[in-house]
Amino acid sequence: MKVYKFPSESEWPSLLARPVMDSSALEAKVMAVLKDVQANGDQALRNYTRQFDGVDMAQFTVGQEEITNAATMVSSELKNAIQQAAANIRQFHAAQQQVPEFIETMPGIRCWRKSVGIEKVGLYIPGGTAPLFSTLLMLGIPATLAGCREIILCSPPDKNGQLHPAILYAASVVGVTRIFKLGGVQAIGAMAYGTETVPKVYKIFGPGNQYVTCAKQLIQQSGIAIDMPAGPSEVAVFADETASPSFVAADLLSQAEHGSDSQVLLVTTSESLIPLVEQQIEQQLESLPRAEIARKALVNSTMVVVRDTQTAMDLLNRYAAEHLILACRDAEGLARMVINAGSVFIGHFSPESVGDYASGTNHTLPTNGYATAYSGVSLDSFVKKITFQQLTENGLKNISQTVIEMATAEGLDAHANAVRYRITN
Ligand code: HSO
Ligand code: ZN
Repeated sequence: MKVYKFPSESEWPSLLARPVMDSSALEAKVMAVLKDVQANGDQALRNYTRQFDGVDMAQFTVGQEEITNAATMVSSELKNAIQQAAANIRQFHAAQQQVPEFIETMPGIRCWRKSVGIEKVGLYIPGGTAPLFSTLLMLGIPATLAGCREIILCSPPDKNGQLHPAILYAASVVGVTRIFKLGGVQAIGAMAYGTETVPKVYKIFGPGNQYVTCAKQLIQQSGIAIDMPAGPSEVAVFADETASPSFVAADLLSQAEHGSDSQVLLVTTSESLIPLVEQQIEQQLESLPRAEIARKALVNSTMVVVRDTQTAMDLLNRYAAEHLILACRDAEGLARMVINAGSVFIGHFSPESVGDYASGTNHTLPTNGYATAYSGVSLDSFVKKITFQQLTENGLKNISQTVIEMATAEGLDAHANAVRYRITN
């Protein structure tokens, strides 16, 4: 990790800069796959699955028998853990449900707003080195709570044409309606345009590699919504002299092991903590199966020593981390100073991995500095909010002059007439 000591504010932008991902080179390739899926449906899906996943799929749909079988392959310990996590995630997200509030803005004028689940949503769960069934809980649970009628899951098959049993088990726990063994750009295309077997959805959620991310950005241009712009996962830790070097190192490594492009940032007011954390990182890396990935991520990562807590918080608000861990004295007080972050972990006993799996909060969060303006996935991500209004005859009379005056001033007489005709007859 690179170490910066007491950098001046003018150096912040360069030391906080994320690697720039230029997807323009991918765009033409990804677009070609999307167009092919749109034009040729299932046949294109079969071709790309053979080409990219190395497996011939006669059938993409996962049947009930496969789901039941998968459940027998998951240990009861893991099942219990998934159930516990699901219960917490459900409880946290259920509290986000809103009952419509009826507001009488003037006598006889009633307005309200109702959340309605997006009818059809698509969840994408990548395959690859780690089967992220936890992400399925994070997306599927709010989708069912929101009342989405059709919840499609796409995840790439392995070389034997199978999905990881824990993914299938998690899908049955959350209540996904249909599952397809389909990955990559072709899966995003299938959900965006619909094919003979895969239904078209209105919004697509979930992480993926740079091809999948690029595909999500492209299908947005044809009117399909996506959860949020995605970049590599990241964590920032603020630690003072009360922090434990082993806890801090473990937190940094837990994010670094996600991918070689992961970003970790340590900001500290304690210069002497740096060598201790470095030593802990080395020690812990020795026993990590994904050490190689983590090491690569650490090469692009940064440690910064600052003069005081205020400077640390200014720097961290500028960075706008996906995850922010406050491992310091008065962590609660500092949490109140956070303006930009996806999710905040307060105090020495709140590691990010608890939020990643099981405390109840959502782990699909804004990366790449998007936390300055975006929120993580929540129940809101799965609903539209429709406004309603109902006026009585008297209500219309009460507001008529206001509307007529404004419409006339805008030169829109037909607008004024829609009120006039009703109150004069
Ligand atoms: N830290 C990831 C989520 C995750 N961690 C899934 C473990 N599994 C999101 O940034
Ligand atoms: Zn994680």
